Amino acid sequence: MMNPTCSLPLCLETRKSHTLMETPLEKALTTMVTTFHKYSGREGSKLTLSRKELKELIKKELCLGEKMKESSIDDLMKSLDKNRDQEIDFKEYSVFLTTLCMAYNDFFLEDSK
Ligand SMILES: [Ca+2]
Repeated sequence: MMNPTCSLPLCLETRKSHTLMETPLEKALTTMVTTFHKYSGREGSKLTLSRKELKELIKKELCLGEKMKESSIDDLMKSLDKNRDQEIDFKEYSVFLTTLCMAYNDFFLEDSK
């Protein structure tokens, strides 16, 4: 099967140079990426989220963050940090987003019953 992402750089370059509107899905993808970098660049490595950066991201960008206790953030950090380097890299972050995405889907399915 052809890798669907191999023509992506060209596609994104074309968008940029023609200032075409992003589709809603593309906007969502851009937001996922830029949100990561908005927080990952604050301290330590620019390419990973520290516990503090992850906490800030969750508190500011997700409604579930408001009610999260310190212990829940620790648990989440532990479950996301697959390689146990105490940092959340982009791959680990994308697993988190996938989990959220599936929860949203369940919510909408439940809603439409
Ligand atoms: Ca990690």
